[in-house]
Amino acid sequence: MNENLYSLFESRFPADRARPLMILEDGREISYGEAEATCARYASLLAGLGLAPGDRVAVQVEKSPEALLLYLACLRAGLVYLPLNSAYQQGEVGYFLGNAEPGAVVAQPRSMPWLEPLAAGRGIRHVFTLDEHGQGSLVQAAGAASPQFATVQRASSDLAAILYTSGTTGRSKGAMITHRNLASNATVLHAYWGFRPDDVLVHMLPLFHVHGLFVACHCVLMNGTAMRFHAKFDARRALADFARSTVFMGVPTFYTRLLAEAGLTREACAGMRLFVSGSAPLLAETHAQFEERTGQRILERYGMTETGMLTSNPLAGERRPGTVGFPLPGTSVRVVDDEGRACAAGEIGHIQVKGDNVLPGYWRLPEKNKEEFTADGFFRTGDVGTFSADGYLSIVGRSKDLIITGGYNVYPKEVELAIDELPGVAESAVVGVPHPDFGEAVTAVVVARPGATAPTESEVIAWLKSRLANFKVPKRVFLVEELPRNTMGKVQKNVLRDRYAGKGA
Ligand code: MCA
Ligand code: AMP
Repeated sequence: MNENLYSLFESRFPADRARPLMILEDGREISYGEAEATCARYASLLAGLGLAPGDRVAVQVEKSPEALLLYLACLRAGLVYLPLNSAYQQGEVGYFLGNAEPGAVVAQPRSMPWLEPLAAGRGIRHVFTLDEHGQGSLVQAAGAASPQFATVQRASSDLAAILYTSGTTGRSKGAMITHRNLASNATVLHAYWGFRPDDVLVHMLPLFHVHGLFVACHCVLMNGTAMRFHAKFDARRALADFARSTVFMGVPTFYTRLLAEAGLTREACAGMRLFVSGSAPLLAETHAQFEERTGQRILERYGMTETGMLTSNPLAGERRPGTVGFPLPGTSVRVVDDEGRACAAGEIGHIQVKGDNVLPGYWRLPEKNKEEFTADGFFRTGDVGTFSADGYLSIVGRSKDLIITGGYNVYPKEVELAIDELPGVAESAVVGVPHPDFGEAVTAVVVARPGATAPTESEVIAWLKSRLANFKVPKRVFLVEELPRNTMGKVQKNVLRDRYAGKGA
């Protein structure tokens, strides 16, 4: 049996391949048959370049139907898909290419002036373009390639993707995701959320992270049905689509933006059967307001890049606001104290997880793997939580120094290191403070070097915009004489979070 994830999807495709997989904003439809043929062309092209199973393909493109088909093509050809946020800047991409050593790169035409020399310097021979309209040298070259491709044989332990996640040290690590990880999670979610033959999903998430690529697209592919496919989130377009769809998935910012629309009513959502939220905490207040306006109870679930989805509120049964529900079938979730002893219900501890959905380890980081897994094989999530007596998990904090802004993760260390390189800066601290739109806002506190001219807020922001993805750039920068420290000399970030609460926007 071929354990290639693509084969699992293929087994779920509708018998009538003329049925749509993607319905685009302009009404154009891409059928399952068309998707199969185009993805076969991409796979033929990549394999024809001499890329062998296990080779990495780095992809930094804007969202387009072709980007999804390229992902499927990589699976099909046994290549390891390496998606990169389109907001990443040259320095960030340079690190990923150096670390992952891909055999090919597909990127936005606007990146070529720096990407081509970067790729050449790293010995990457194949560079293609793909723009937000689905045009570029990739599509041109694939036009001449075969629309037939025999899906490459893969074992379930073979890698399907590498997703980079930043780390508390400021250094990114590549999470290795196998065909088994993805297949198990896709199978479980499709069943747990009760997908039906008439489901139509509204897709507005980016395609370079787990939520949009794996959770949303995999559910659709497992269901063999259609998604209304949008370039990005837009509250009004979402509302228009709810009238002709059944399922929506989003980060909490999507829901707060929807609540700001007068058109969000019970009638507008009457045909919808499921609203899913994840990637960041959904305020109980947002949950309540959404129910009041629409009659729909948002289903909150919890996951990580490294683990896929871990817990979910139930489809039938109580969806409890402020909780992330129960461990998904096949996933073990435990809460332990600092010594690794199981916590009783109601006690707060570290969340650790195990299951077919959990990554085998980080790319070329054997020491990290030892740190991140317990002796009995549980992965340390870095999240802190508690189980209720009736089994609902609540996430109450994080032991990792992490900010989640609009569903994107920002590790303060990475931003601090970039600020500290700025002339005139002695040191800095970056914290997340509550933000009405993004949940948390990246906020920087900067101390100038004695005798040096301190950079202004706008200088710090301009400096960071030139080197980091835009969502990592602080919304506000405060210049101070010194940082608060405890008796051990450690910066007291909780003091900063309190001091700047309400000043993050
Ligand atoms: C954009 N901006 C942001 C963010 N996005 N700032 C902070 N946080 C953000 N998330 C800034 C830009 O830098 C820009 O600032 C300004 O907002 C406008 O940019 P634009 O691109 O127009 O913003 P937008 O289209 O309104 O995007 C906001 C968004 C988007 C729709 C919330 O960020 C988004 O789609 N987020 C979803 C993220 C996601 O998919 N996460 C899942 C990760 P300036 O003008 O100053 O440059 S997977 C995961 O976490 C796990 C596995 C899980 O459980 O799902
Ligand atoms: P990422 O590394 O981007 O995959 O982000 C994973 C992290 O997002 C988790 O470790 C949690 O801290 C957070 N997260 C995901 N879903 C939720 C949720 N429903 N509630 C709270 N935090 C969440």
